[in-house]
Amino acid sequence: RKQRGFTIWFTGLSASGKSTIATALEQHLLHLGLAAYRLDGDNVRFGLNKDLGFDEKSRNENIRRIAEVAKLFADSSTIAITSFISPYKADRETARALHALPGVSPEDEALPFIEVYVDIPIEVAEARDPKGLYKKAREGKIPEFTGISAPYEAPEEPEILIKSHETSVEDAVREIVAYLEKKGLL
Ligand code: GGZ
Repeated sequence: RKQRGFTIWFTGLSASGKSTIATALEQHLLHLGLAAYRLDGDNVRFGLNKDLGFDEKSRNENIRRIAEVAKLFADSSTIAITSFISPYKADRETARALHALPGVSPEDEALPFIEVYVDIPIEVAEARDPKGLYKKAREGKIPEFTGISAPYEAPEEPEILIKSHETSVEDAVREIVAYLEKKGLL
């Protein structure tokens, strides 16, 4: 049977571990012989979205474009994995709604959209601070830093909730894979 495309949408604070889990998930899927592609800051914010910053409007546009690109990957039967803070609930809902829209031909189906909330207490993320960004944000050197001086609107009903300070990367991947199997997506 041909692989079905869908989008796995990670959301969470900076240093929550979402990119680590997304990368491990991508590796797992690739080892299964599936086509998976990860979109993250490194390959999107320095290219397609290099004109965008971190004010609210820029983040709205960042997420809008990423959602459109993820949908294209999913439409091509690839598993799109996105790893962005995506702090605004409305933006994530727009991304989801986009996947639910029928395509151009009548037989087009909605593309599954799986929201994965990588939840971590802000104190833990701030203590980790792998890039020193929280420290800079506290010092006022980075304006509008998520969790410090800009909002993070936590998902209320994500398909998958991972408390990353209590879960190993391997267990997080297992949990996501089990969900996908249960839904008949793998
Ligand atoms: C939040 C920022 C900011 C501000 C730079 N706020 O830990 P990182 O470094 O690697 O991940 C963060 C990344 C966030 O980019 P996203 O595209 O995921 O954000 S959003 O979905 O909100 O558009 C962080 C770095 O960029 N960074 N300035 N002010 N994170």
